[in-house]
Amino acid sequence: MFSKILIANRGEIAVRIIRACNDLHIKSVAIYSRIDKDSMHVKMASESYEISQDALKAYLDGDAIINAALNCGAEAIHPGYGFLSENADFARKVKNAGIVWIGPDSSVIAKMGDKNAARELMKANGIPIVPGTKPLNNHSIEEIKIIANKIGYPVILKASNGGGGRGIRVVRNDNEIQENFEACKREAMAFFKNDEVFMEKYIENPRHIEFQIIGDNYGNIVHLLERDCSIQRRHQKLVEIAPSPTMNLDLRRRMGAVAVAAAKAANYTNAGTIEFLVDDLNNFYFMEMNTRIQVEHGVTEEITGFDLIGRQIRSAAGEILDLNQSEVLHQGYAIEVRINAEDVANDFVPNPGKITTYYPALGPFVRIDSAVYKDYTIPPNYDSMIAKLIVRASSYDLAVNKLIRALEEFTIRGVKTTIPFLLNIAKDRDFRKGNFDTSYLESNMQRLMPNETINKDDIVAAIATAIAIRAGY
Ligand code: MV4
Repeated sequence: MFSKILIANRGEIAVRIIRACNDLHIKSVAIYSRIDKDSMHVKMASESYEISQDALKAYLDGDAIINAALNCGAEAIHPGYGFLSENADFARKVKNAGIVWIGPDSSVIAKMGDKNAARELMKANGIPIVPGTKPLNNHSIEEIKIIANKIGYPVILKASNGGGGRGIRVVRNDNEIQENFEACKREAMAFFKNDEVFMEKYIENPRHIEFQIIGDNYGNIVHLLERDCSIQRRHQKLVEIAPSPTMNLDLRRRMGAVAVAAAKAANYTNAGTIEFLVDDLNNFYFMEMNTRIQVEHGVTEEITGFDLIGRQIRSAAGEILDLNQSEVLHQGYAIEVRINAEDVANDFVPNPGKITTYYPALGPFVRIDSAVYKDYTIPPNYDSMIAKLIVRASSYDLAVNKLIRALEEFTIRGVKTTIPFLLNIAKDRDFRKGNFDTSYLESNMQRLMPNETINKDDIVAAIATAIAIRAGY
């Protein structure tokens, strides 16, 4: 086992990894930018090193991070999520420096990062994929129209190296092909420095169901059930649920077997996620594979009782997976909501600043993964997520009750947060019935928007009118 691990990340995930290190009696090393000097991960780690004055470079300068690890004698690097976590070049450099990468091999990261290569690999291994094509860049517009008609509209164009909802375009008829193909290529080049674009049949309003997998370095892989991550806004997840409230045992058995087969086809090691699109008839298709620990791993931990970060570390250290699929048990339902410092009424723009009041929800079966505290100032340079609230209960219905209770208890003042919006989701009838897919938020935005943030001026005007009427004017 390692004696010291460097954490190439910040915020709540850095704190989560430090806790896993402490649980395993491993020393933790934090890295940070100047603006993060008072952050929780810096205070909690066994050692901390400023990598850069620059807010982002500190977590993106791979060479400086590797040097810090070598200088302090860390034997492994945990990348968390975001930043360098899916950067195959960085993973390879870490390994070449004689440091263990806590994640799958750089060759696997590179292959799964190429959505088209991942599709082809899955297809060759009998994994169900959405009907579609290889990259279309060598085809004329007329040829592309013929292909689209053969697949059948609507179709979706995707950048081979895409991610985060960038470089995708839905096309509904021949007239929209040329404009969208060219726009998709331009966006792919701008964001991913590669203009390869391929086509798939567009699945309307699918559910996003992903399977957590964990493997060792010797080919043993199990899945840890699924999460429903359909509740997203502009490709940002807001709510994640494990297991899926719409799953049945037969579908889980089949999708789980496919998820494990997909991971084996990729020579996967360590923790990862297989994402599926599921249509209204429960047909499911491989979408992509995430080669990192994900934000939403906590709901899987809560229903299985497995410490996923701890298992990542143990796997990377060479331990044999001590589990068969039949030994993966689970209990109840867990729901996570992402609490972001955002102004919901103002198109969810980030709302950084000083937290003046902070009373986290507590009580049984309530977990908060966070790196903020009273009087902490949220810097404007990073993601707006400030806490993950995770609740669990024996049924989905009771988990929704607990979510409402915990969100009503959670008090943050000084910055605007998504808590009131999340509370409206938690109280929504369709949410409680499990009646949602990836179109849920966009379709129901009006209804879910918190009243108090609609428009203060309108409320003031309404009260003024009421007073005026009562006064007899
Ligand atoms: C799709 C799809 C429907 N059909 N592919 C969105 C981001 C990228 N990861 C893939 N995405 C989608 N691919 C086919 N063939 C619908 C989406 C999609 C989506 C997927 C998961 C969660 C939310 C989504 C929101 C819009 C579109």
